[in-house]
Order: sequence, then structure tokens, then C-alpha cells
Amino acid sequence: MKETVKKIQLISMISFLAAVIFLLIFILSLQFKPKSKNKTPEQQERLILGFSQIGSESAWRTRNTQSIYEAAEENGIQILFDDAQQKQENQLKAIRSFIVYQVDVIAFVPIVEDGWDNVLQEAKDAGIPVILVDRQINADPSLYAGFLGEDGIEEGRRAARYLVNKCKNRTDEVTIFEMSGTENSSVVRDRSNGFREILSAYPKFKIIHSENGDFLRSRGKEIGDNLVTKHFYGANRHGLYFEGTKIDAVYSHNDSMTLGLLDSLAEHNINTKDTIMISVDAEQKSIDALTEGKLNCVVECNPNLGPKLMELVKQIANGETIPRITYNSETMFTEDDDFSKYEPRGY
Ligand code: GYE
Repeated sequence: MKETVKKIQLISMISFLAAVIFLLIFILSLQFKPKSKNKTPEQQERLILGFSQIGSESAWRTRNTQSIYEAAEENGIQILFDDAQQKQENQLKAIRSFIVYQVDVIAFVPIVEDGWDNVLQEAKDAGIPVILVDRQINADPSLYAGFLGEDGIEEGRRAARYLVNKCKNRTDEVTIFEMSGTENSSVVRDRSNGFREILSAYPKFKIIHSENGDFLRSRGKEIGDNLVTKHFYGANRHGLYFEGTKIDAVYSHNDSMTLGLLDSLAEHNINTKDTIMISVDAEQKSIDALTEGKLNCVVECNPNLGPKLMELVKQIANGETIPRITYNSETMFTEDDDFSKYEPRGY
């Protein structure tokens, strides 16, 4: 009997010790970055950047992603990359996984402006700095280190200034059809506001309709098809109309939607040589359309954010503060340029 009791006591003691050891290992594992065992010491020191990209909705986005991958490689920074497939919920999951992994820095393109406070508070509580890339958010500024991207308001202003100059000799009303990008994104708000800010000083300009094309070529095609088939168009297939009103100018928030509209016009054999076409991004296909006389103005939005982002990542990792806002350099292309001076766009 005594033997049995001793055996039970021994087994209980061993089980208790095993549980304590397991618990200790588990707690210790949470304190250290889960690094791969087969990494060399220098690899162990590589900065780890968690990057949440919104998707691949346009050639601009694809180049933006390539730029970030290339720059991470050139700077010896390990990148954990997640493609959110255009869903904010996927971005929230990705950022939380970066926190668990205890990356050194998190950077992400917020697909929309709202809904980030909680996850950014979790990153802050975990001591992981966050950089906003390309688009901005409505959140407590203390929750992120800074923003790197385009000045969307200035892009909208540039488009409007071009249109004002183009129409400087017109005294009649100038009607505008706007194709906007992803709803509730900062870049759409900015490109809309910048455009309207300049035009507000000139009563002759009237935005007769604004339609959301979600930055997609397919949506630009649909919008074009709708304009041509459901709204009156010139008897000799000349020009675009909306609810019977002739459209003098189209302002498109990105080249993908513009190219989709051009697809539709070509398919329906619509002549829009008198319609002023303004687009934003400046991917190669839109520059080609400009040189072919299908577009009048292309405002650049520079997707090559990788090199600057890695600079900011290294600054933060060294404990330095970064600027609250860092804009990329951008320009504009118009039908008045010397096209022979154009460089290949690379995307
Ligand atoms: O203009 C568009 C992309 O956020 C500035 O998103 C970016 C925009 C860009 O889909 O092509």
C-alpha cells in the first residue's frame, strides 16, 4: 500500500515539474522574436519589416509593391508581405500577425481612412512603430510614426489648373464628368478636394456627375459603356453625354479607370477628340495614350516609394524620429510637352 502511495506522489511531482517547465518555455518564447534557428548571427540582426499592401488593382499598385520589395532587398531588410486583396479585414489580420511575430517596424497602405485605431493601439502597446504608406487615416496621430506618399490634394490642383488653362478662352459653361477611386480612401478625398478647390474660383466649370470606379480598369469600361449606351451621344458618334448634357472634360482619379473608359470608346467607335481627358498616375499606357492624342493631361503619382520607405524604417529602428509627412516628388505631362524627352515609365 505504502509503495503505491509513494508511486502516486512521484508521478504527481513529475507531472507538476513538467507543467512548470512547459509554462516557463512558453513565457520565455513570448519574450523573444521567433527567429529561425538556422539563421547566421548577421541574419539575426536583419531588420524585419511587416508590410500590408492593399492588393494589385492597378499597374501603379504593382509597381508600388515591386519598389518596396526591391528596396528591402537592396537594404538587407527582411520583409513579411501580405496582400489584403482589397479587404480592410485582411489588413487588420496581417498587422496583428506582424505584432505577434514582433517585427521591428510595421508599414501599411490603409485602403480606407477609418477603422485603424484599435490595431494601431495594439502595435503601440507592443512597442512596434508604424509607418503609413501611400494613403492616410483618421486616427490619433500618436498611433503612427509618419506618412510617406503622394500629395493627393496637389495632384487634384494640378489637374484643375491644367483644365483652367486649357479653357481660358471659353466663356460658356465647361461640364466635367469625374471618375473617382476607392470610396472612403484618403487619396480620393484629396484628389477630389484639390480639384474642386481650384475650380471653385471659376464659376464656368461644372462637375455634372461623379462616379466611383474603384481605381479599376473594368469599372472604367463599365462607366464608358453606360455613358455610351444609356446616355444620348452625338449622332455621328461624336463626344460623350450624361443625361443629355455634353461632357466637355473627364477627370479620372487613376489611369486604370481612364484606360477602361478608352477601351469602351474604342469598342463603341466613339470619337472624343473634342473631349478634354485628364488622368492621374502616369503609367506607361496612359503616357502612350497622351502621345497618341487620346489624353490631354496626365498628372504623375509616383509609386516608387521603396527606397524612401527603407530609409525611414532604418531611421526608426535606430531610435530616430521621422517626419510626420514625407511626400514623393511628382510632376505632370500634357499634350504640349516635347514627347521625345519622355523617359520609359517602368510600369
Ligand atoms: O492612384 C491607383 C491605385 O493610392 C495613389 O491607388 C494610390 C492609388 C493610385 O490603385 O492607381
